[in-house]
Order: sequence, then structure tokens, then C-alpha cells
Amino acid sequence: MSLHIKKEVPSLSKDPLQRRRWHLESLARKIGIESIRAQFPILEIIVRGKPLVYLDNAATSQKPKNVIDTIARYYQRENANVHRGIHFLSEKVTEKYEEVRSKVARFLGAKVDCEIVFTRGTTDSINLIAQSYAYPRLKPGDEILITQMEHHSNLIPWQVVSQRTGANLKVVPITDEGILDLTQIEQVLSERTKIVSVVHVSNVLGTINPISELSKKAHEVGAVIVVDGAQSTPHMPINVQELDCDFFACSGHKMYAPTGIGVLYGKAPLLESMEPYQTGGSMILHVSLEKAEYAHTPQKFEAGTPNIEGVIALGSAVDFLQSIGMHEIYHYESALVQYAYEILSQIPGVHILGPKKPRAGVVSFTMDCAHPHDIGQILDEEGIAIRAGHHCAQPIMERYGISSTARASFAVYNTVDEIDQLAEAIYKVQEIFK
Ligand code: 7TS
Repeated sequence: MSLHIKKEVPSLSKDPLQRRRWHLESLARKIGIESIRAQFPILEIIVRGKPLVYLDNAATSQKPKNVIDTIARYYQRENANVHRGIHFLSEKVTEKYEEVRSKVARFLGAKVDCEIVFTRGTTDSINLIAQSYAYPRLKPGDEILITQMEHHSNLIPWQVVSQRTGANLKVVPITDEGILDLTQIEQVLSERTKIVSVVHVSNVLGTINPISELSKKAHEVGAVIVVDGAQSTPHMPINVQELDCDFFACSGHKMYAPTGIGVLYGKAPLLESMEPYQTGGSMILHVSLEKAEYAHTPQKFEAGTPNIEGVIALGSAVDFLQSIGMHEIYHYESALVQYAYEILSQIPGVHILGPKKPRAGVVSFTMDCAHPHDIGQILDEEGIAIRAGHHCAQPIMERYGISSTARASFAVYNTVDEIDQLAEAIYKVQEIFK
């Protein structure tokens, strides 16, 4: 069996999938999909004789031309070190670097620029919190609360902190549907809870967690809340005031910026109260042979020469996102993910993980007839890039009694046609393995 999408006049169609398709096409036109796609040179490449269909955006997104140009321009015309030179180039690049800090602060809704620390990515940001905030404060008997749907980046740092401090790591389970049971959270939260660390959007289930509600509950018991925003920041408007989180971590490379650059947002008084994560050049006020007086946040957390090119290109990635609009991106991508969910769930023998709605970014699935790696390989022959594996979230796999899934993950440049091609290729997998 293969897929046949009927081309009819919208008002005449009774097929909900067909209506969803037309709706998506009209949203795509509104968002300017053709001009968006034209900004990504990599989308023109041919893979195994077919045009690339890139559906591995949760691993890393592709980069628009303005980001690529920014990197080239930086090395061709702007390169110098920041925060240490009095010459023209150094002053200019320091200015640009700090301008991006302000831009990111506005993008995430931070109150002041010094709440934005540049890191290597989400993993680095969470490790910074674990080492600089949690490790010096936690005592035996204290509790750290995470969920069963965390990426390893928001699990292992807390395992290490609890091993070193004697604090207990508590895990909120997920339901069969792949959402958090908020009543369970209330039962686990207590005065002993010092840190709640939770993923905003699951990279496997697509679940969107109710962060502001969780923040309220965490604050009621005097805990701080850390949000892993790796999979939410590229797909929806983020406002840390509305989320009322204490820390928020994200990765540039999943939001159209280069690899090796990320952000940690932290409330200013918390960051000021923390010891540095790393020490060395560029993070001090004064140093003698005996001791050092540290700079204020954020410099205190940016020891050594930072990823200057990454920061400046992150600024261009934010420009790209804002040129479309985060609300518009969320609206379009939600419709895209819903369409993918609907079309894949109609294929016999395909099982999708996570809730139908609301969901963001990803559709992970298994098939009765084929292993996820075989699915990935056959899709690759069709020029379609997806990821197969445990997605660095092995506790989720364990929860559902599986070892891996196939995962299609989306970005603003993906189209309804690409999802149809994905579905066609999945029918092909069935034909091969039946
Ligand atoms: N948190 C979540 C929810 C993630 O999805 C990822 C990466 C990370 C943290 C770590 O981000 P990094 O930039 O520091 O590596 N997730 C994936 C993925 O799903 N496929 O490849 C990487």
C-alpha cells in the first residue's frame, strides 16, 4: 500500500488529513516558506540521487546564509580577541560580542544582560549549574527532582552531584501517554527539595512540559528550578519571566547557530552568589600570587578566550528567527508536527511515542516490522535524514520497554511535501520487511 493524497478543492474535501494539508500549505505560504528555504544552501544538495529531506533537526539544525556569512565575515574582516585589547579590531569585536548578549537577553526575556552567560551548549550550561550552584550547597538528605523524560545531559550531572554531596535524586515518572503526572510531583516535592531540573520539550516524546506551573510548585517549597530548553528554544517563544525559572539552558546549534555555542540564563542574584565553574584569564578583577578576586557575572563564568565567532553567529541566528517571528514559527511547526503525527499514525504497525497534543519538534516511532536502524537506513536511501537510536534518553526507552526509536524532527524550513515523502518511505520500509 502506498500513500495517495487527493488533490481536491479544499471546501469539498471531507478527509481531515487532506484539510490539514491544505491548512499547512496556506500557513507555509503565509510564513514565506520558499524564501525561508532559499536561505539554507544545504537544502539544495542531492543525497543518493534525491533532494535532501532533512528531518534530524533535534540533533542539529541546518544554518541559514546570514549565519554562514557572519562566520566568514568575522574571519575575513573582524577577527580579534575580546575584552582585552585596546586596538580597533578588539574594541569592535568586543562591542559586537556584548551586543549579542543584549540581543539574547531580549530574545529570552531576561531582565538584565548580565543574566546571560555564553557556554558551549546545553550540556555545558547544566554542568555549570551542577558544579557552581548545586555542588557547594547541597547536603546529605537534600533532594534534587528530575523527570523520567530527561536527556542524559539533564540526568548525569545530577547523578554526580548527588553521589558527591549525599543528596537524593528523585525522579518523577511519566504516564503511558508520555506526560508528567503533576499530582505525583506534588507528592515528591517537599522542604527537602532544593533543585527541580526539568526538560521543557522532550527530544523523544515531543511533550511540552508546563514549566510555569512547575516553577510555582518548586518555589512554594523553596527550591530553584532549572529548565533544559535545548528543544524548546528553536520552536517557540521563550520568556524566562513568564516561565519564572531560575536557570534556563539552550544550545545554539539547534537554533540555526553554529556548534560549540550555548546560553545559560540565570537570575542575577543567583549567578552573583555562585562560584565560578572554571578559572583563568578574563574572569578576574585582581590577581596576586596568593589569591584572585573574581569579576562579576557573566564574566566570572566565561574564563579563557570564548567562542567569539559562535557568539556573533548566534546573534545572526536570533536575527533569522526574529525575521520570521517566534509565534509564527510555533504556529507553523505545530501544524507540521500534527500533520506528521496524523499521517504516520494511520500507517498500520507504526507506533508513535508521546502525546498527540500539545507536542513540539519531534515524532518518534517504532514499527512492528523493522528495527529503527533499518528504518533509518532505508529512509537514507530515499535522501531522508532521520535519527535512529536511544537519543541520549535511555530511561525513556526503558520506560516503554524498547531499546531505540526512529525519530523525525522538524525545523521551520520543512514542508508538508517532505512529510508526505517520509510517509511514502515508511510504506516502502513495510513493503521491504513484511
Ligand atoms: N537536552 C535535550 C533535551 C537535548 O535534546 C539535547 C541534545 C541536549 C540537552 C544536549 O544538547 P547539547 O547541545 O549540549 O549536545 N539532543 C540531541 C538529540 O536529540 N539528538 O542529538 C542531540
